[in-house]
Amino acid sequence: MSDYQSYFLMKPEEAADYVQAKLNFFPEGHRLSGKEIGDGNINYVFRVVDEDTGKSVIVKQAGLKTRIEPDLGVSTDRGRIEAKILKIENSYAPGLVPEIYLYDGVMCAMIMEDMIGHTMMRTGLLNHETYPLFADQITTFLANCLIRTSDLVMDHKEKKRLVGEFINPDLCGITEDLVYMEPYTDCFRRNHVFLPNAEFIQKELYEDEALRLEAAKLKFEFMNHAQALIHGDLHTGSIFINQEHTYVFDPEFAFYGPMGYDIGNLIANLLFAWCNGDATIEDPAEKEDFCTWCVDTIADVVDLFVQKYDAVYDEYVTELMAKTPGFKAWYLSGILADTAGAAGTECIRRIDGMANVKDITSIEDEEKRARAERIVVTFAKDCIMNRTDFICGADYVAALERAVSRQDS
Ligand code: SR1
Ligand code: MG
Repeated sequence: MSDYQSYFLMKPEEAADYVQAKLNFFPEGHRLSGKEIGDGNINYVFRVVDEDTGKSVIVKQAGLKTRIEPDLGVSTDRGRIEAKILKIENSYAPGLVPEIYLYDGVMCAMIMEDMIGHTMMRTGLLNHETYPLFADQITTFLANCLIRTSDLVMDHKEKKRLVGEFINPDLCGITEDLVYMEPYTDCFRRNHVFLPNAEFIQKELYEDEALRLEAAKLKFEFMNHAQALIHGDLHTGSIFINQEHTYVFDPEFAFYGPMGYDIGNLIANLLFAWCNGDATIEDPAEKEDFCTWCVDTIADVVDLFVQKYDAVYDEYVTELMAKTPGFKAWYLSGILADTAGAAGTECIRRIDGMANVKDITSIEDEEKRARAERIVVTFAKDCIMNRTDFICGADYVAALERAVSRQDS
């Protein structure tokens, strides 16, 4: 058995030995099994189960290369960032992130709580499950973790120290390329364009210079606005959920960036779920239920965030200048414009970029998939080009209605 003094990529059965060697969690002599359960683009995720008691933990290990694109090397330091932010988030939003039992910088692995009884949200949404408490729980997470790690609340020196601790150049570089550059330029020739929409993508994304200018502005906002400690990749594959509870995990893209990036990412990914339901559910009543839930949840995420922003601001903000009348509303308008911008850029990159989403790619009927993609891109452009007009949930609902009616006319 290894002494884990130098890095190697574990096999599932080795993950079980690793947990036994590193953590006092399972009794000595119990039969442990390990299984790879990850389906992400980057890391390896193993579930280790004690066959005698049924207890389990998760081991997440960083590979030296990403799984989606072996040419894309990324620093294994991302595990340190992830373990650290989960601890911080647990202090601001207790119970809404998994507990980290151990982080090992040599093996670039962490051992964490198994989110038993929860399903990856994208998988649940692909089965057209709905989650009545999600909007409330995720906005509690967002409002607390974002506002309370910003200069609005934190001691300014401590905040600057954290900015340094969370410098995350490789992972931010991935986002800068995959979200903010390639979808508009295909400069590295690694975009995935669905053939029936090739002309549409060429005209609407590659040749739209006004859009490209706004995307460029958003890219530099992402790179230079160290506003709050953000998750950095808050899509529905980064959430585990059930009818009662939500867990946010996988924050390896975390850094100090614009708050709206997290909120906008979530909105875009709820729209992908809507598209899947709209394109694939045959029963009209079932389709109506699921799609209405998706639209209502998009609207609720925005409106509940605004409500909780207000409450968290009033409770925690002590900075003298931030208490100047009018400042709270001005600051919020910046977050909301960034939110719309990020919803738009996430929508676009998941359609024509390298990392697509199953909600869209699993739509088998080619015409329906092409229509879904065009709805997403039309909605996205509206969000980006008119981002200062998106100030409440109803603005997103209206944008979706406009995008749908443009396809149907
Ligand atoms: C190379 S990584 C591709 C994408 O997967 C991650 O989850 C991020 O969203 C990233 O952009
Ligand atoms: Mg991830």
